[in-house]
Amino acid sequence: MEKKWWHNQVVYQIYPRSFRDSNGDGIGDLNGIREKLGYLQELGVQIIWLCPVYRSPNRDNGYDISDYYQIMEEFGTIEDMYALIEECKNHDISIIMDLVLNHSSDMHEWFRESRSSRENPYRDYYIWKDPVDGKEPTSEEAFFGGSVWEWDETTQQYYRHTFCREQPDLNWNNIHMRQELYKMICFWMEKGIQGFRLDAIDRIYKNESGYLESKSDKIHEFLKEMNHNTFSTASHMVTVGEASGADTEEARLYSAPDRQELDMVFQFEVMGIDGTRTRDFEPKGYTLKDLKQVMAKWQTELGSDAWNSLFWSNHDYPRAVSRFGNDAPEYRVLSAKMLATLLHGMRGTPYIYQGEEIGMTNVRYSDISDYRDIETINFYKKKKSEGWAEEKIMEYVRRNSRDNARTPMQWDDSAGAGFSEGTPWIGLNPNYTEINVCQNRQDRASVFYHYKKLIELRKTKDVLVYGSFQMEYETHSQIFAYTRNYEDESVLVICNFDRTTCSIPLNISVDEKDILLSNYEDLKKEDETLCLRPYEAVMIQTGGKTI
Ligand code: ISL
Ligand code: CA
Repeated sequence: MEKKWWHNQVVYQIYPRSFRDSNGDGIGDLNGIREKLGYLQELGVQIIWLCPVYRSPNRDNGYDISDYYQIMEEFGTIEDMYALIEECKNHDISIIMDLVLNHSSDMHEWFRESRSSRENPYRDYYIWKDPVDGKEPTSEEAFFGGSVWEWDETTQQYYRHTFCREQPDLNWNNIHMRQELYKMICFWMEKGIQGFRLDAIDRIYKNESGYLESKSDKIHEFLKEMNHNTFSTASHMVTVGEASGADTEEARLYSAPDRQELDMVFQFEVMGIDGTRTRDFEPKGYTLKDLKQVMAKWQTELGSDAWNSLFWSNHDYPRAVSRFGNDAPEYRVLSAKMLATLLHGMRGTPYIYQGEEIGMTNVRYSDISDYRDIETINFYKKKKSEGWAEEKIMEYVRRNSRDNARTPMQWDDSAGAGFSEGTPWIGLNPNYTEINVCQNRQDRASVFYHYKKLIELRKTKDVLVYGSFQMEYETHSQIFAYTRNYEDESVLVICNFDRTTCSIPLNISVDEKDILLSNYEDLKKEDETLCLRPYEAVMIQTGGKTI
């Protein structure tokens, strides 16, 4: 396969609101990000993805854009953005911006025009429908609760919003609207942006009846058109589309290079495995075997021409170590490193969500008023009205809330965790006094140094980037292991997903120097048995020998 500049790199995802506040107003900002580029460079990061920084009334923390050409006032000015782009170049860091193209804010000029009258030239930039049998045109439910249709008194029609009512859906069937978006993408490319993450891209197409079709050929047609008018006009671009429900075949359609649509997609098969944030936040039981099966499928079925994105979390999901590892004090560091090893050893581009590299955990706020996320608050209100007990609702909220990932980045143990000199917009996780960047940097055995090593390894070992993938101990219920093979190199990754010790047969001799990385100081091996301690993870170079 043709090698691409981003194949052996990681992407570090920044949630600007919670990364670093440079002026003490409690809200992270662009100058705050600029201050921390040295930190990211030390970690080995060469690509950052910024969650939306555009002008926005913030109903959904920037995913409701009122002006695509301006910066959110709380984050800074357009000059601050240019300064960030410049400074990133000095640190050898490329910027990926978030593109929210399914909807705009209801405060966007296009929507204000659109809703003013049926004859307005912008009317068709959004999706307006007459009632059907006196009711909403379709019965779909919006992601953040309620119907996707909102009645507009002035013009006596419904408009569609897949997310909250302040996020009206753009009408992709309108060529002028699409051209406006392409123009805006080119504007940012000219400013020096090297890639985009396309928000909810599998939601952009709505059919004649206003119904969302997330598996339509139309989406691919639009993406080809977009690519042709934007990304392909420059050589150094990288794109990733969020297509949460995509299966391996669809992911290939989005990301196979010859199709000229996108470079990779985010699919959410692992994200939904335990029921998190699925309907009514109802938990779903799963076993390690289920997880293994899903992850192995994506490793092998995507085919050799398409490329995976690898992630354990993002700004929409709880913290990885609390969810897939174990955040109890004795296991937190071990399991955070174990999860990182498993993911970064796989084929694809790993994404690190801010704070993951220091082992940040979920938060347990005591009261609903501590939460900021619109989805969480709407869920709470809904369950209250259905008569659920307070404690039960809060238990669901704590497990599912997107705010778990949105607590401020923990830089040090000072009063504002080094995030802000003022009052943070959302409460700090009280564990910042123990879990923070400063502490991680002082400890050679920290989660931070483990990530740094993993990032380095992917840059030096082609086998980790281009090697084939082969499951090992496939039916084992607590071990997740695989081999990567490339030319005459092989790497074996073995992870114990449990807090109990377990032994497995390993009939190759392993020397100290074959161990590329481990979260224990030594390897516990007797004859042909490898003993894996709680959450042990080891990456071994086996030089072509099979186990
Ligand atoms: O919600 C989902 C599954 O639980 C996805 O299918 C959904 O498409 C995805 O979460 C969309 O998320 C993105 O767009 C939202 C925004 O609130 C999120 O933060 C963003 O990641 C609306 O713009
Ligand atoms: Ca600020």
